Amino acid sequence: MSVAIKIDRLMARIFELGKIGALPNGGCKRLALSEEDKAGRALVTGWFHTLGLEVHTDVIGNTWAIRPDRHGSTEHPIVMGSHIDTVGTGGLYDGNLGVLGGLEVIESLIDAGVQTERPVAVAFFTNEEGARFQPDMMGSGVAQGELDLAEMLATVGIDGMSVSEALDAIGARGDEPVGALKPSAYLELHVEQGPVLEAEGLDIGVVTGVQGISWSEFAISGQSCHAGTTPMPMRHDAGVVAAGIAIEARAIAQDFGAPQVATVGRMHFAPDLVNVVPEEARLTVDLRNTSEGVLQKAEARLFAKAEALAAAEGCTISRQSLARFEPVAFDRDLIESIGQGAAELGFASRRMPSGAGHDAQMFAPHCPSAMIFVPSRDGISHNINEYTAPDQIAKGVALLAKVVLAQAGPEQILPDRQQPATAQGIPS
Ligand code: HGY
Ligand code: MN
Ligand code: MN
Repeated sequence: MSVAIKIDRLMARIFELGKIGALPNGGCKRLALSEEDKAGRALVTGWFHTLGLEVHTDVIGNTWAIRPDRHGSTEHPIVMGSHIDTVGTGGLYDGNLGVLGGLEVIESLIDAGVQTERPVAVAFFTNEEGARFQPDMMGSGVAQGELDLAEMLATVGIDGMSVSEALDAIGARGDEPVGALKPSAYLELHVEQGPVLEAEGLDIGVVTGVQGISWSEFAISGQSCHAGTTPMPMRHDAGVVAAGIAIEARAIAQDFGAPQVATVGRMHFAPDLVNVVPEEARLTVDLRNTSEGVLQKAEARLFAKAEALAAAEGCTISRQSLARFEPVAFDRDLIESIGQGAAELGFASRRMPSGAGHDAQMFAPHCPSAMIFVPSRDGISHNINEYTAPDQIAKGVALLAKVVLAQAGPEQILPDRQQPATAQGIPS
């Protein structure tokens, strides 16, 4: 049994949501708990209400909408989730596809008059990206007890506002408690955000798990002085230490080889003037690896080098952890079901780990969880040119629908939508 998804309806919603926070040259910027996020939440929640779903919001703004099962229960739904916040150079698909694809599956069930044995839900989680407030996967991490609510509410973002203040500024704080959403299974459709599926000409990524993530912010203090008059041996140049840490991060990725990756995404000097030796420097380092042991080795090497560079320059240095998640494996049976479903639908697929973090990794320790990837053109994401073609999206959503039905079945067609039964029973 499968339901016919309407790709045009889904693409229209993706483009509609993409207008909120639209950037001049394409893409969108909808940072977590911003005015743009407020507008995005209103649009998507409006679609939830229009379908008559039971909508809930919790104390950190996570929002989910449940379609009761054929017995009227909304307990322990099969949840299709992701996020609608974006990075500053966001595309239209990262996160949004998982939420709007889940909504499309539910609307297709309604269209077909299919009642399920278990309730089905669609959800978006607060601040998956971690761009404005660290860590990432904040909302889903709190919802699943992986992150402490009070600590997260007190977290101050890169613009100086706390999560709690930002929640109230856009009226996103709900009354459902932490842990109110208890899925019986969690599924997330997402763009791959890398080059593999496109390079191998595949339709579907059957995601086996998510690699470990380590985000650090280093603060280095030196001494400002005149760029022209101060002899080199006298300097305590915080900027040079920061630059050395960035070079070391790249060297670690090169020496360790794939899948080790390292990124310096933010770096600031003070007083940030052409003729003043930097007194202060701050930078972030994002390290990731599928192996927890190797990730720890990468951290140890980076942290030791940072201390040595600071000591050699006569600077002080401190490090704050902004995010630290161990690698997560997804549910074997769900992975099997996704691979099997892809084959039955005639989609070419492969198993692969996720390089990016996702809300699914917060659910994995608590309920059967897995992800479906669709290809990313040129393998890019967190870039305004992020793109996945509608026919590729349609395959991902059709597979999501098939796997959800397998989890939420056995299904029954409502009497008023009975189709002419074939000799063997209800037509597939
Ligand atoms: O950083 C990540 O992997 C995700 O986009 N939050
Ligand atoms: Mn994402
Ligand atoms: Mn992202």
